Amino acid sequence: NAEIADVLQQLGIKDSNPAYSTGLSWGGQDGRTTRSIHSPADGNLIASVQMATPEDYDKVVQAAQEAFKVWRKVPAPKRGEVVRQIGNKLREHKEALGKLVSYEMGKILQEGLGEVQEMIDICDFAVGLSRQLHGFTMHSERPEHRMYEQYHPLGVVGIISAFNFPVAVWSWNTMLAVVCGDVTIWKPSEKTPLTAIACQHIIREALMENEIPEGVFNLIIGDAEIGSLMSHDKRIGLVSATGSTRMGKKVGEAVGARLGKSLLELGGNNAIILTENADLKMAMNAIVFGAVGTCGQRCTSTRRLIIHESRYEQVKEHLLKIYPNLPIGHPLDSTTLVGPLIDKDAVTAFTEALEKVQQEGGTLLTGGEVLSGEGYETGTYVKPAIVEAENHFEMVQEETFAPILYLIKYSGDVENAIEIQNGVRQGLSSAIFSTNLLETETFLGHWGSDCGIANVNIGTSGAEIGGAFGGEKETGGGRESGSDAWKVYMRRQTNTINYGRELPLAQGIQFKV
Ligand code: UN1
Repeated sequence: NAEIADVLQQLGIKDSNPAYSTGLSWGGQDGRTTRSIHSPADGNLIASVQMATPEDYDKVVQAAQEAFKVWRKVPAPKRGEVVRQIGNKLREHKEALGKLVSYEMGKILQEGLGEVQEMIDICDFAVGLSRQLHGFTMHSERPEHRMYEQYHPLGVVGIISAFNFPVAVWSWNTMLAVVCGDVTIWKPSEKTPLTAIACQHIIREALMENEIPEGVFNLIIGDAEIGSLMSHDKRIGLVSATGSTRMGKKVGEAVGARLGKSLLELGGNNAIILTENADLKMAMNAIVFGAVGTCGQRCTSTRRLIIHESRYEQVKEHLLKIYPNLPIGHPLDSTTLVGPLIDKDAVTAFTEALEKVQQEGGTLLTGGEVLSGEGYETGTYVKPAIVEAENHFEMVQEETFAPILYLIKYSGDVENAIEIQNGVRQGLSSAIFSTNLLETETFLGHWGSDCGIANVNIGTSGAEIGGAFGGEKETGGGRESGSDAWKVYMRRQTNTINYGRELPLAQGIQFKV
């Protein structure tokens, strides 16, 4: 395919790509195992990558530590200037990188481009932030004393990212971390290493042009073993991990055992509540995009629809008209709305979840088939499913990373719907559709949604970068991206300064030698 060949050439992807990069140098050519990366869209081999060894990992950490010594001394706005240039390079490469995201991961082109746009936006955000890493000043209880706090760079930040947002989530972490004066080591998902390599090429240009020390932005291509080394490694001040709750628990435990810092952004089980007062026309688009967009593979995907009984049949009927006509196909085809799942394991998880939920008493209303025939030869294309279910079903309590939408009926007032919505282990994103202020404010009140994200009259997915992103309970509690999420990438210091000639002690203590 000439289009893809051109994209690969533009982004510097070769047939066989090295295992790691310490910013300027690439390494790991010989004797390593390789992994072939096939597109979930058409099964074609895109390229292969070398997998890093523990020795490679060690080299990368050492390069990062060396670079930190220099980088932390660069004034924050100068660090921001480098990020500004990276943002501009991403603008130049948006089309190519968006296409590669789409082809390697399987999300539709518009979403691939949207993901690169998130990267550009977080660069802009980080540039502004580089002049705003503010701490407070406080009044001292002692005369001629001053107190203030400041934020200092933390050190080496490890970033473990997932296949579903192969580049955006990394950029939220990295761009903030580097303006904060940290250096980063990125372990992308082993399912989507090529977009990571493409990003590293883009960054490398900016590093060379600015004579930035090698090792400020590092990349390591590896499997769970490398993730585990990172989690246990005392040299990594903060590990930011995005992925399943199962993975996050392992990372959190390992980092916790050494009293390191972790930022966890794990599974969601996101619901939209449709009350009696919902504007259905508006809601439909949000529901369908939330449930089938990215083929149900966003951590913010809509998994449960909690509908007031008075609107239930109407909503169901509406959805059953839309679902059979969803354009499912190659993600680079501009008419497609639903691309493939990432791989066959994901297809198995999808079909097994549907079987299990039916055994529990759920009713499959539409979809659930694995598509075959022309254009669907990979076996990774599925028909998004809708299932009538109850919230307590085991499968409804789980996050299945696939397009399954559970319809759940509620009666009475909005508090009943909120109770259902909160009645899961995860707490990432939530939404209500209602034009009634009493209902929407109840949803947002402190006895309302227990999620990190709570939206009114928009869906659960598609959060903007300006807000803090993350969730509660088994979602892990971390916050990334906008607002004051930057603080986790820095260490905080309280300073008290005596500018008098006496030494009064705090708390009124009298002590003289
Ligand atoms: C994710 O799925 O890990 O809010 C991130 C959204 C996107 C980010 C999702 N901006 O849907």
